[in-house]
Amino acid sequence: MPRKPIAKFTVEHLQILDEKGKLDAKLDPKLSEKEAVTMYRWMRLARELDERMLKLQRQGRLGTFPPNTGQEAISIPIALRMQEKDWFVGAFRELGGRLVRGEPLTATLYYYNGWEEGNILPQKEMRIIPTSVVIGCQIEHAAGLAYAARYKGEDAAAVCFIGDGGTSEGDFHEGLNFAAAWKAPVVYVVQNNQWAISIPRSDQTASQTIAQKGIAYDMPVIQVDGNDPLAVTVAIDEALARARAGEGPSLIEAVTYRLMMHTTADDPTKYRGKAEEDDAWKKEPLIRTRMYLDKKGYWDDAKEEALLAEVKAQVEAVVKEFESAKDWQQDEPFRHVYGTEHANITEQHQDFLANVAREAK
Ligand SMILES: Cc1ncc(C[n+]2csc(CCOP(=O)(O)OP(=O)(O)O)c2C)c(N)n1
Ligand SMILES: [Mg+2]
Repeated sequence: MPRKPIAKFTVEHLQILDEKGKLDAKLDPKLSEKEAVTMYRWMRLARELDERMLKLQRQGRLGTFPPNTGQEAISIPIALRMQEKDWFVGAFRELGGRLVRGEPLTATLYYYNGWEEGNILPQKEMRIIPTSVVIGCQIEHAAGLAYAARYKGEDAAAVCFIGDGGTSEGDFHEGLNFAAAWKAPVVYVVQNNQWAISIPRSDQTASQTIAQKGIAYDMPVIQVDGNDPLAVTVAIDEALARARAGEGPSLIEAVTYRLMMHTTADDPTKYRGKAEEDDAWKKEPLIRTRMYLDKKGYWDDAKEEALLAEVKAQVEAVVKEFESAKDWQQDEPFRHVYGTEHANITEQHQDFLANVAREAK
C-alpha cells in the first residue's frame, strides 16, 4: 500500500495595520469613525491607568499588579466586538478589555490592593469572570460557560484569554478538547507576549506556532499581529460568527510583547536585554493606531491633547476615590477562600493579623 497524506494543515498569519501605520485597504474591516475613535480612547485610558498604578505601587500606595502596556490592541477590540450576553473570561492581563466590559476603575484599584471588594461588580449579570491568577484554570471554565449557554438556548459565546505560558498547562489541553468535542461556542485568545515571567517563548514550547495547538483539537486557528487592533477585530469577528453559528470553538494566537515587568514584583532586567525591549516599543499598538486615525482624518494633535487631559483627570478622580475609601478590611480575602472554616486558613489568617499588629507598633 502506498503511503498517502490523510490530513494537511496550515496556519495563517494576519496583519492589516503594520507598525509604520501602513494599512492593507483590501483587508481593512472599515470601522466607522466612532468605532475607531472609541477603540483608541479605551487604549489610552488603559495605558494611563497602567502608568498611574505603577507610580502608586512604587510609592507604596497600591499592591502588586500585572501591567497590560503593549497588549491594549488585544482585549480592547475584542471586548468592543463582544455582545453583552457573551462571557468575558480573562486571565490577569486584560485590563483594557475589562474596562470596556464595564468593570469600574475603582474595582481595579481595590482588587490590586488586595481588597475583596474589587471582585464585586456593580451589576450582577455583567458576565465578566474575576481575574484568574491560577494559570490556566479559566480555560475549562470558559468551555463550561459556553457549553451551558448553548444548552440553555442562549445565543451567547465565551471569549477566554490565556498567556503563552498558560498553553503549557494541562488545563489548556483539557479545556480545548472539551470545547471542541462538545462544540462549545468559545473563542480562545492566546496573548503570546513572548514571556511567562522569566521563561521566553522559545523555552516554553517546541511548537512552531501556538496557534497550531488548536489544530490538534480540530478547531479553526489563526495567528494575528496582536499589536494590530484591526487584525484582532477581523479575527474575533470571524471566530464569534462561527461560535454563534453552532460551529464550535476557535483559537486566536495574538503575537505581542510584554513591554513592562511581569508584575511589579518582577525585574525583567535580570533576564532580558534592553535591545529586545527597545525593538518591541517600536511595534507597540498605540503609536500605529494613532497613525491610522490620523490618516483616516479622524484625529489630530489637539484631539490627542484633549484626550490625554481627559484620561488623566479620570484616573486622578478614581485614585482619589480609592484612597478615600476607609471601610475595607485588609484581612477580608481570608474569609472567602472556602465557604466554611478551614484550619490552615484560620492559622494563616491569625498569622497575618499578628503581622499587621506588629507592623502597626
Ligand atoms: C497554576 C499556576 N502555576 C504557576 C503560577 C505562577 N505564575 C504566575 S504568572 C506565570 C506566568 C504566566 O505566563 P503567561 O501565561 O505567558 O502570561 P503573562 O504573564 O505573560 O501574561 C506563572 C508561572 C500560577 N499563578 N499558577
Ligand atoms: Mg506570556
